[in-house]
Amino acid sequence: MTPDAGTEPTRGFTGRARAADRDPRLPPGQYDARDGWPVLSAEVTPRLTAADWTFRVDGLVARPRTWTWDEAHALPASEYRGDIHCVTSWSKFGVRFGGVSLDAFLGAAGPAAAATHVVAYSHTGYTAGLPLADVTGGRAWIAWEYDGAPLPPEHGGPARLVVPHLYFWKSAKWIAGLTLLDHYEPGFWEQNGYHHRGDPWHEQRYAGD
Ligand SMILES: Nc1nc2c(c(=O)[nH]1)N[C@H]1C(S)=C(S)[C@@H](COP(=O)(O)O)O[C@H]1N2
Ligand SMILES: [Mo]
Repeated sequence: MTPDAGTEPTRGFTGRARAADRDPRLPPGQYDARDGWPVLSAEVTPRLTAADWTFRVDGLVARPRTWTWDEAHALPASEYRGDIHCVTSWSKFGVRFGGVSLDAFLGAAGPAAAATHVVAYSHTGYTAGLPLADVTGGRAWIAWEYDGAPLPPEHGGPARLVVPHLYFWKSAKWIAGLTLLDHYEPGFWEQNGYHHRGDPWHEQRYAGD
């Protein structure tokens, strides 16, 4: 039996159909990681327990402060449900991170008017530089739960930063604190050529993008 010519789409039309079918949640140059959740760590996963974990906000703030695990959990619970995007081009849809909004910590610390940027730093020494505006206004979390369970150590447990509207390298695992600054300071990946902001919808992967 010869194939029915009518059932075989031509190459050009296939390409166009794929573009039209592209999931609107997928930023340019990204693919859907589906059920997987890759681990991307520059460091060895630290042996960090909830009892050892602290979170500090300092730099250009009125009241520099360190929270213990219990003190952080006394703040109002907040959840992120949505998508995440790694600069290595995987995206993951419909994730659920539970923790506390970064606004709760920053509200207590009182950012100075001069503060424009932050450096997020991990208990391992990893750092990421971000505009302050990207971690305020309900767009960033300190998260200790994933899908209702404790955040696995390899994914940053006991707690990590989650800034889901930017490429995920900004979301420092094993988060230890934020330092508020009046200027941009590049962190680990930004010192290696990555973008100061990292908006996946504008494909801000590398400095100059
Ligand atoms: N401390 C620390 N945080 C980190 C990283 C890292 O290497 N160390 N990698 C970043 C990158 S590039 C991504 S994509 C995400 C990966 O998080 P995951 O391993 O939970 O997927 O964490 C980010 N936060
Ligand atoms: Mo990443």
